[in-house]
Amino acid sequence: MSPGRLAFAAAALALLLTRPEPGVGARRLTVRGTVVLEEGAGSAPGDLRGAVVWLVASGDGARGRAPEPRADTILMRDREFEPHVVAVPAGGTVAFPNRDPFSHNVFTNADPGPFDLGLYRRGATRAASFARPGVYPIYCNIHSKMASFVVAVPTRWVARPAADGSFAIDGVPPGRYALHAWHERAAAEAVRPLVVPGDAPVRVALDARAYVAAPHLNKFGRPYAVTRADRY
Ligand SMILES: [Cu+2]
Repeated sequence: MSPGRLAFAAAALALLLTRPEPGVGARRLTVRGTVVLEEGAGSAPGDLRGAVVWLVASGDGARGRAPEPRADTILMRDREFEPHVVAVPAGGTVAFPNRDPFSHNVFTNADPGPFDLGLYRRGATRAASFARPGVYPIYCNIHSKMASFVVAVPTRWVARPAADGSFAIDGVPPGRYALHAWHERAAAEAVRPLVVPGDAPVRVALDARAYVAAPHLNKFGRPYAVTRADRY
């Protein structure tokens, strides 16, 4: 193993619990770890920036303050949603500005909270709120290839990994947690117990071996018609 690979492996496996942040209040720690996406044979190693990791308190004192509602944005530009994945504490809002010179129709049929923002033009912005935790696949009813995900989490401790899967969740009080990880290609969310501070490396594996890309349905639950607007 080359020194570079060795350094990477060491960094990837490290669980570093830093000293508490200076200042008033209870002790706060940073939980570091790595998300690994197990893919089928022959698949190139995935870019983990599309994953989401979060902590849910499970021990005594789990009744913390509710996370602050937060507003985020997913742009529509060149018939794509940017970014592809957004994580918000449940109760947060996401705005969908249209930057294309034609109309889009943002919708989701996700169980936790379906919505349909209707058709709107360039320059217009409509927003949706994500009151209940869950994964909301977001689509456009005009352009079948537009897809993004809003992951609404019941916690303030949420992070997005770097491309190599490494992540850091800041501001975590000592205690017992469930560490959750999600990726759109994984068959199921990964969940593992975690004690903070702890001394074991945090490594979360997501199983994407059974993933098959499949077309989604339009807002009426029917296949998309092939139209001029949908040719890319
Ligand atoms: Cu569209």
